[in-house]
Amino acid sequence: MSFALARNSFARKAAFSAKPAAILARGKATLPDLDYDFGALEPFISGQINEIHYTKHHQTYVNGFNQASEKLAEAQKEGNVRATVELQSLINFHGGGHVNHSLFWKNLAPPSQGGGERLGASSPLTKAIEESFGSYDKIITATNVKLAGVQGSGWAWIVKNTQTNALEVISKPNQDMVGGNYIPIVGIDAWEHAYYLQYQNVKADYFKAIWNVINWKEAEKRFLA
Ligand code: MN3
Repeated sequence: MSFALARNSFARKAAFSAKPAAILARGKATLPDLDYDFGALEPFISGQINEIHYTKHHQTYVNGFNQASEKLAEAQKEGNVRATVELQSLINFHGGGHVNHSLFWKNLAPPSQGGGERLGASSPLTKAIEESFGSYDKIITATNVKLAGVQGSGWAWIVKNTQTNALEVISKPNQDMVGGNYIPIVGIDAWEHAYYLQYQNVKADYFKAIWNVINWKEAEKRFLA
């Protein structure tokens, strides 16, 4: 009896501590390289917004994730369940912010590098958009409706439903990541920091403008992956 209990608690402890080791083994999160200059998305997104968004906001998610990951490893070593649970939500927030923004930068391109350029009729993504929504204009409108409906901070996403292979448009609060049966195809940041310096309270203009710099080729890579 006591042997079974001891073995059981050992097994639990081993499973519990395996997680932070895996996180640390992957090393620290870092900001991804950008494929364009901060000012290259003008006039649709100002260089000032991109610079602050990347060097301040995204950097904060990276730092927050790394710090919380280190603390989590300590808390689990100490067997501190309360600290572990609290740190997990910090990791979800900052880690989600890092993942979402890394996708967001890839998702954008200056018009000179294909930004805003819709793919041809034979492209698999174009076909999926037409099957699921009818046209590019309609999926853009549907996404803008979702963006307008984000209360507080969050994102709207064009996603692929892996059960049906159809495209859908969803929104997620805060920095929650797309998951489950959904693969993110295009993500649009609806946090105020993504537009306020340029668009102030008229966020609908930001939602319209950003499609001029959406990288549909990159979106198609994710759709086919
Ligand atoms: Mn953001």
